[in-house]
Amino acid sequence: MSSQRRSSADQRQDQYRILHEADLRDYLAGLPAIAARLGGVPDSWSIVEVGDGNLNLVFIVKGASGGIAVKQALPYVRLVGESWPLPLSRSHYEYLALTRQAQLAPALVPDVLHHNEPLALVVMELLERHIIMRKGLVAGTTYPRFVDDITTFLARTLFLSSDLAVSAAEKKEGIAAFAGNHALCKITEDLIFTDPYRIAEQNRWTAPWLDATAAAFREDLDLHVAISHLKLKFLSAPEALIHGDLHTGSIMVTDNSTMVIDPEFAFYGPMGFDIGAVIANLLMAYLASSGHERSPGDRRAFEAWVLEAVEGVWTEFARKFLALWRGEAKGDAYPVTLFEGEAGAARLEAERQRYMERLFQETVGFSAAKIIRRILGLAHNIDFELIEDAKRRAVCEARSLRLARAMMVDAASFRSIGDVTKAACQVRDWQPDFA
Ligand code: SR1
Ligand code: MG
Repeated sequence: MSSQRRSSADQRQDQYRILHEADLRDYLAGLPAIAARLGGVPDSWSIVEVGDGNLNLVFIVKGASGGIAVKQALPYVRLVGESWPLPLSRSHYEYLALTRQAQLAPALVPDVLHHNEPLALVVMELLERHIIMRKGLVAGTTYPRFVDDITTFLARTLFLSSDLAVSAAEKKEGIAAFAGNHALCKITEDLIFTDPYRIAEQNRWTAPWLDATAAAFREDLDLHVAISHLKLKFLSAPEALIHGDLHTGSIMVTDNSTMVIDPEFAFYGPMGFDIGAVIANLLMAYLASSGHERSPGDRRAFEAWVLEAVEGVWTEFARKFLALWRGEAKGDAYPVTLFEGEAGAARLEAERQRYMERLFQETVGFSAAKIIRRILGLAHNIDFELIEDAKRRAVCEARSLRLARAMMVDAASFRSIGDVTKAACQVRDWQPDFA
């Protein structure tokens, strides 16, 4: 077959190679703007692979004048190995999402300095002072800017990419631009919405203490109905451009800055999935915290801050989202001509409140799904994994599963975010049978 007749995807595949240190040095030396940013001669640059995520290579490169972060997608899932292939195109979607998020929520995502689609490579500014938020939470650190920043990110990226803000044509172009990212969506569909509730080879949990709960979750039809509702929503509701993997490992923080990274799972999906992800990861930080105590009660101030943050994430998100809706509703949904006069304005405001109530219910459900997958599924998190004493870890996890089950099956009984934090507080003192 002539090269002209081969698909562009095949040709891109040919140009791909996994970059090792020497290769990467040569590649970067050939990019004048990047080389100038690093400074000095290429031989003097330090290059360290630091990726600790589940999918990709991440290099930190430092020179005499500055640093960069380089992310390269591997053609397989790093966590599992070559037996689980994964399209390199996720790097294109990550680049697209970073670019779009930078327009929608300026200063809350890292600057992209360079992108090479065939190499599945993105070069970004180095966030030198920031750390992965999850690591900070495990250490018991509080982040004063976090709630304000993450709710600005959520409200702006979700509202401004939705039908409330853009024309139907623009929205459909957006959906189309991300529609090819279905392999990453499929990971979520399997690992979050299906596997934890059935026997799946890659599931794991803290045995033997959680064996009975894992078995009960596999038999629990109320739970299966609830997770299936959420899965259908995830599959069929292109409400907005969502990050798609907004856990605390995808957020980098300092005392006075918050940056959202790693949007390779981005697509047009349900807004509650992103908001729920943030809340779920804070709830897990809260319920894992007692497992990291050095002396009884030494993390109480941190735990109080986390619960405040959970409440702040919803209330500030809702306030900012509604303010955008009242001030920047330029989309095709809710045409102004249908809501004229005082009576029209009042009905529209009532509609906004109903919309937020529906979104809150979905957020509670998605949040529960994100908790359960981290305890019974393939991909766990260090909030729990770093609790060395396995039985103590299982106690924290059992409490989280108890809370998550209630949030998923009985989402409607959580009328406000205060109901969620109250239930989290109560479950923190609950002792499972095996404790
Ligand atoms: C096989 S990938 C496992 C998980 O890592 C990513 O961060 C996503 O959360 C995904 O579900
Ligand atoms: Mg990631």
